[in-house]
Amino acid sequence: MLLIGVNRSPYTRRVAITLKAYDVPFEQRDLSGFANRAEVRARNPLGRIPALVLDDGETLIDSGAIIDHLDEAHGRNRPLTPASGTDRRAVLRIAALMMGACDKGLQAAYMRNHTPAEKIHQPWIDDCNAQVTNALAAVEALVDPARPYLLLGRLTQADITAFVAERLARLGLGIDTEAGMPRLRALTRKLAVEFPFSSTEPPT
Ligand SMILES: N[C@@H](CCC(=O)N[C@@H](CS)C(=O)NCC(=O)O)C(=O)O
Repeated sequence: MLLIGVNRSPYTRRVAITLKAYDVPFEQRDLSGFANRAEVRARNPLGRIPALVLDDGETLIDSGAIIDHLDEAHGRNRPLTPASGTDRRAVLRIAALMMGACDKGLQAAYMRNHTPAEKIHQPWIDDCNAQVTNALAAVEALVDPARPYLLLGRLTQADITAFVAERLARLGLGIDTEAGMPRLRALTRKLAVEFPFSSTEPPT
């Protein structure tokens, strides 16, 4: 199995963490959608990371679709996203908030990094960052410091997506999560030392 993408991408990291959590062996090619345009577009016509090349050559794209496959193939009776019911909806709600926060965070970053200086529209960046902050605050309200994980008393895709979104907000967007979301930050600090997270930390 070959994972295409760099782990500084929250979407790629989410897949890498999931593969490690399921103990699935894989190789990784550290390609970026911008620095390695041609190679990424050869794997995914949309030109985005991550892509996951399965052992039979089939290539999956989009972190949500990739994770759906990993849950089906490797989740057995305890998938990181529960198969049905209220538990599934609760995990998917947090995953949607956190992946949406990453989408908004990247929109702000793309405006800053891929737009001529005179065309940068700061109100748009501010609005994106406010949406990221609101989404993180909603998850902050769900963190119970007495529990090791967000939901179900075990690691789920809610924790994984909260981890990658909080990291993007703190390191990529300069949002002060220590001050603004201290319980969420404590959770991500604890997750960071668990193997699926520590073994996928990108170089700084
Ligand atoms: N919804 C997609 C988003 C993937 C995405 O936006 N990846 C970024 C890197 S963080 C990318 O490849 N951007 C390049 C581009 O959009 O051209 C997913 O969940 O995989």
